[in-house]
Order: sequence, then structure tokens, then C-alpha cells
Amino acid sequence: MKKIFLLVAFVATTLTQQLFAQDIKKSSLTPLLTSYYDIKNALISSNSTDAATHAEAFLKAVNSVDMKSMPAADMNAFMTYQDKLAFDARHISESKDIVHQREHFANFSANFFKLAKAVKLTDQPVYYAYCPMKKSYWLSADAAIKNPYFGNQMLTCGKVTETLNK
Ligand SMILES: [Cu+2]
Repeated sequence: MKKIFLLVAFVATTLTQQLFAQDIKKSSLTPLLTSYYDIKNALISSNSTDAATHAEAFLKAVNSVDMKSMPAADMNAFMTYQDKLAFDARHISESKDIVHQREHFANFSANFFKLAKAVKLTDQPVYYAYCPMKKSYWLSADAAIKNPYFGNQMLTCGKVTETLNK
């Protein structure tokens, strides 16, 4: 009887630790998603200064992720995209030209979605939308279309093609 009690206690402790580990895993890359949305929202407003500022924050975050706390599979996925994401974030951060920023944002978004599919960044839905004019995608926390490639010129152009965490 005592053995059974110990076994139950052991299993309960292990489960709790696993739940806790998932929380840590989620939080170590989640700031990147928040930062991505900040850049995206600045581009929706056609605000190149804000886009640059948020891209600089993204660049800092992507270069300072604590990989030791991540599961191996997540770490491998992250390492596949880290340099690519840093490259486009740096170009967006160093430019005040919204056209140039949007060029990089297209590639940036495609790579970021690959990361978001490989690693669970959030429990909330992530909408992957497509702009047929730009032939490029972006991620959004909202299903409603707000186009970061054209801003007010074509705010509702595009459609959701895929949804994570439905
Ligand atoms: Cu560039």
C-alpha cells in the first residue's frame, strides 16, 4: 500500500514537472511572436520609424534566446531560422524606407511562420494570411485582414490561408 502511494506521488510530481517545463518552453520564444506582431502592426500603419524600432527589439531578442532551457527539437528548429530571421530583422531595423522594410518583411514572415509551425509559440490562434498583390504572407493574431504590405492603400486585401491553434 505504501509503495502504491509512493508511486502515485512520483507520477504526480513528474507530471507537474512536465507541465512546468512546457510553460518554460513556451515562454522562451513567445517574446519573438509579440515582437513580430509589433513590427507587423507598424507596417500596417505605414510607420517606418516604429517598424525599425520594433525590428531592433526583435533582433536583440532573437540573438539572446536562452537555448539551454529548450527541448532539443525546438532548439534545432530555432537554430534553422535564427540567422535568417536576424538577417531580415536587421535590414528592417536599419532602414527608414517602408518599401525596403516590406521587401524584407515578406521573407521574414515566411521564415517566422515556419518557426511557428515547428515550435509552439502560443496557445492563441495564429492566422497566416496571403496578399495576392504582393504575393507574400504575414502572421496575425486576428482573423480580420489588415494588410502590412500596403497599409491604408489596400488595408483589407488578402485572405487567411492557414490557422495554427484553431
Ligand atoms: Cu535590406
